[in-house]
Amino acid sequence: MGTNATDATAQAANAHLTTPTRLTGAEIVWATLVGEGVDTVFGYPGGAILPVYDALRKFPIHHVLVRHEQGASHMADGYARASGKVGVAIATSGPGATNLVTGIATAMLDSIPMVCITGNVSSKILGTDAFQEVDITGITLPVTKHNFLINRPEDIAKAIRHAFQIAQSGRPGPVLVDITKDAQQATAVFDFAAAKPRPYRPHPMLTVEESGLAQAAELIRNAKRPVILAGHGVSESGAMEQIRTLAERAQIPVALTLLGLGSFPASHPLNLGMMGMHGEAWVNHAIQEADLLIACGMRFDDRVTGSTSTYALKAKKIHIEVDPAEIDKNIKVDVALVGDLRAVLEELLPRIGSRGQGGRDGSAWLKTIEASKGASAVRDIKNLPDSGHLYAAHVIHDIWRITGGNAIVVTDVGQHQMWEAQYFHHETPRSLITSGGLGTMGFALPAAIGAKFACPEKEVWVIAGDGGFQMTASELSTIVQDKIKINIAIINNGFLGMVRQWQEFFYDKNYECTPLVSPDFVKLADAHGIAGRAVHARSEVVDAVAQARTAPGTFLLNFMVEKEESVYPMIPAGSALHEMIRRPGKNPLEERAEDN
Ligand SMILES: Cc1cc2nc3c(=O)[nH]c(=O)nc-3n(C[C@H](O)[C@H](O)[C@H](O)COP(=O)(O)OP(=O)(O)OC[C@H]3O[C@@H](n4cnc5c(N)ncnc54)[C@H](O)[C@@H]3O)c2cc1C
Ligand SMILES: Cc1ncc(C[n+]2csc(CCOP(=O)(O)OP(=O)(O)O)c2C)c(N)n1
Ligand SMILES: [Mg+2]
Repeated sequence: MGTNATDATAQAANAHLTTPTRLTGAEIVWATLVGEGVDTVFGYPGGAILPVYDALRKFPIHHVLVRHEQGASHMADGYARASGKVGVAIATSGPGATNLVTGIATAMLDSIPMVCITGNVSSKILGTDAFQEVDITGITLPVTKHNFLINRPEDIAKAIRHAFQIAQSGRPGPVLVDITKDAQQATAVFDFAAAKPRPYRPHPMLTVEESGLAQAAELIRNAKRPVILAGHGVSESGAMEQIRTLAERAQIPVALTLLGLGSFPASHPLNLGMMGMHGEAWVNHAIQEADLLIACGMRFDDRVTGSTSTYALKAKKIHIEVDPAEIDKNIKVDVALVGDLRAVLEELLPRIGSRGQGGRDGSAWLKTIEASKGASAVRDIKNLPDSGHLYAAHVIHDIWRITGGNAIVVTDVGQHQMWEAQYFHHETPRSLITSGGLGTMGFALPAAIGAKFACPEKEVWVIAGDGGFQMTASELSTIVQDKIKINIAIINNGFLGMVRQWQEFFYDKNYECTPLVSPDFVKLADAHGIAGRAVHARSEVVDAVAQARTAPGTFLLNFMVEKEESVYPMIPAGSALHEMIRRPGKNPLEERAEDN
């Protein structure tokens, strides 16, 4: 919080919103954020943003002091993913601003609404290679939805309000507002209402034509082997109910992307599971055999399609998508319905009858898929005998069972991320927070801090690898300073595991630069004032997870798992979706982390 903020300052800040007042540019920054409903920001001060920090005490906003600006952008991102609101990160010029970039790119690739505010040198010396001057609008141009360079106090409120609108509308994304130091120091009349941007005008292509809806309904009615591909756009548009209605009414199974997990309940009988590179074998086979794919808020990422020249060749394709640029980008489709997913589905659903009312009978196709799953489909591994080995899959599955699935899980990037996707069954949207598109190691710990600020009442778990955790472990201090409670599970395999797996499969087991020395993570936590415990055996997992959950503060568990375990199935990059590498020596349909 503006540490000295009181009720009186909150009242004063609110008064600014209704009565135009002369303020400094720095005050306008905070006043506008208050007006946009912001109560928490993540940042790190420095010379070029110091006027803004100086003014913070007058505003009812909680500022979380991070340990590295990358942490600020991941926290803002985690906050946005958990809450659906815009996350805000703040940094100074030069290195402060460049440190934000990885987090901005992470948000860009996954369409996350975020506003970053940076200070820059005074406008008179812009372009002179002044101390800590970088062209951050130039640097972030390709990884922001939009950015602004502001050098007059009277433009600040407009730019920030516009940034919020851009970040949230259409396809969400990050926006950066760079403000020169002299603009922060000078004054202008702050008129919040007058700074309101023109109403958002959707792209002209965002009109769903009657003919497209009729064509889509016709394809759905006549399909024998349809599959819904549900992506991140489902939760971004809040279309969970509509997807469920479509699936149930037309008896169509639902496959999910990594970022779609949770937007259709894992326990629903029509839920097939995750598609793609590490998706379930039966899901990928169903997609390859399908005669109709209904892609809903997903962008046919290469991790999802494998080789595009062999992707779902037997299927007609319907693509419902808010961004016209995604249509026919990776996969050519037969019907494109460009618009907000929920709105489009609401128009489409009345045209889809249920079985017996002109609708389709999906039972034969569902039976075929069910048969292809085999007995191992459930990935319920709790009854497998304990061989003395500790597998990541067991750890993650136990965290799922013990939390009843009612936690927000924030993963890092690597093998543990894929095991989480396979063994933690997500029932609700926004319960899995993970970097999909950029695949940013170091994401989990800061993003989890952001998620906890967004949902303080929720249980939050970090699941991170020993490699990625070390990239942003300095944020342990942020946890302590802000007194928050999360649970941290490090899946410690002594390797940059996902890269080791690629070396095992494709580089003759040449484990070049992937064995990894780590600190004693429990001691590291202790040095920060955080309790922890190392776990070596499967028999300890349940007790350790319970201990972490009931501990009053943040608790770190260091799970010493099998070192050379691999994620199966796996589609080698560029191969066809059905050309999966399967767990060796086992029934090809058994994808369990079975003890040896
Ligand atoms: C190590 C690793 C392995 C991976 N393996 C897999 C894997 O096996 N399987 C897998 O699925 N992924 C995998 N991924 C993730 C993958 O790289 C992509 O991030 C993911 O597939 C993208 O999912 P998406 O298309 O649903 O989401 P996004 O990339 O976020 O795309 C969402 C789409 O929805 C649209 N949209 C947004 N809002 C709306 C709205 N309101 N209405 C309509 N449309 C909207 C957007 O414009 C966008 O096109 C992996 C990632 C890593 C790091
Ligand atoms: C910032 C960054 N650098 C490099 C990579 C490439 N990469 C992907 S997974 C991975 C290994 C991750 O190791 P670890 O964090 O221990 O997780 P594990 O795979 O062992 O579960 C690497 C290096 C990346 N995704 N992000
Ligand atoms: Mg590792």
